[in-house]
Amino acid sequence: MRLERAELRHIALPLLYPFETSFGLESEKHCVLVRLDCEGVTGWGECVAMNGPWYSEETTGTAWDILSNFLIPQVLGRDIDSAADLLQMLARVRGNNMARSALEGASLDALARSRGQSLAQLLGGERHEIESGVSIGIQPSPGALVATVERELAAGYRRAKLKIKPGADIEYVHAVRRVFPDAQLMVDANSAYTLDDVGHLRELDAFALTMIEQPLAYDDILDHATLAAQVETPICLDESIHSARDARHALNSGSCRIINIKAGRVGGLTEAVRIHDVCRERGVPVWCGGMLETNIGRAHNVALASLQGFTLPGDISASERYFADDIAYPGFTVSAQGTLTVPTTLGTGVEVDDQRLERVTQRRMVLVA
Ligand code: OSB
Ligand code: MG
Repeated sequence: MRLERAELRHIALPLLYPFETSFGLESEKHCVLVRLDCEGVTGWGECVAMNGPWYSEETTGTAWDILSNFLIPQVLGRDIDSAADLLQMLARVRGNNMARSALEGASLDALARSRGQSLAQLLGGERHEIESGVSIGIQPSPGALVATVERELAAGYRRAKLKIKPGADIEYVHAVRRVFPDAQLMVDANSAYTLDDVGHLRELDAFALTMIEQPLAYDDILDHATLAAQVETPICLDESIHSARDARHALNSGSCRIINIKAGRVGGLTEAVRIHDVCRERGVPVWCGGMLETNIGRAHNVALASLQGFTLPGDISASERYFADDIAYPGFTVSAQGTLTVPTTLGTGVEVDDQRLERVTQRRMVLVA
C-alpha cells in the first residue's frame, strides 16, 4: 500500500459540556487530524494532544510540527504493508507519542480498509460489545456532582469516574457514595497530589472505589509504589505509562494494579496492544482511556477496547456527550446495558463528513509524494 498523499488539519469544536480536571478547564476541543491516501483507500487518525501542555508535553502545535516536518516525510511515497513497516520507518523520531500515534492510527485504518477488514479485526479484537464508563469533570459542588452521576448512571453507563483535586475530593466522593451505595465508582486526580497527601488519600479507602487514577506526578513511577503500599484502594496509572517497558517497570515496582491504556499516550495502537499483552500475561486488568475524542479517535478507541484483556469499563462514552456536530458518522450510542457496539464495517467504521470538517478547520496542509 503506497502512501501517496497526507493531509493535516487542525480543528476546533465546542464541547457540549466544559470539562474540568485538576489541570484546567476545557470548553473547546482542539486537535490535529491526519488523512492518508493510499492507492484508492483513505485512512484517518486523530492526535489527542491538547492545545496546551497540560496533560503531557505535547500540544497541537508540537504535533503539527513533528508530523509535517519529521514523521510524514519519513513515510510519504513509501509502501506500508504492516504496522511493523511503519514503526520501523518512524523509529528515528524520539518521543512525540501522540503525533506518532495519529499517523499510525491513520495508517492502520487505511491498511484495514485495503484488506477488507475492520480495525478491530486487524488488531485482534474479539469483543462485539465493549463496556462503557463515563469520566465526569470537576463540578461546582458535591450536589451538582451527585446530579451529574445520577444522569449518567440512568443513561446506562457501567461506572462513573469522578475527577478530583485538593478541595474537591473527599466530600464530593462521599456525597456520591451516600446516594449510590452500589455504583462502580473510581476517581482520577491527574497528578494533583504528592506523597505529603498520603494521609488524605487514605480517606478515599472508605468509599469502596475500584481505583485511584494517577494521584502523583505525571512522570513518576516509584513514588506511586510508596503510596500504593499505604492505601487499600488499587492505584491505576495513566500519565506515567508511555510504553510496554514502563508498564513492566510499574508492575514490577508495585506502583499500580491497573493500567489505563491510551494509544496516543503510548505512541500508537501497536504499543497499546503490547501493554495489553504484558498486563494480560500477569492477570492485570486494563481499560481504555479517552481524551475527549471526535468520532475518529473514539472509533480507534472502540477497536482497541475490543481486545480480550480490556476487562474494565473504559472512558469511551457515547458521542452525544461531547459535540453537537461531530465530524464523522455514525456516532456511537450507549445501550441500556451500558455497552457500545464495535463496528464490523471497514477500518474504523466511521466516515468523515467533509462539509462539517471544512467548517471547523483552522489550518490545513497537504503533503504529496
Ligand atoms: O486523565 O483520563 C484523563 C480527558 C482529557 C485529558 C485527560 C483525561 C481525560 C478524561 C476524559 O478523563 C475521558 C473522555 O474522553 O471522556
Ligand atoms: Mg486520567
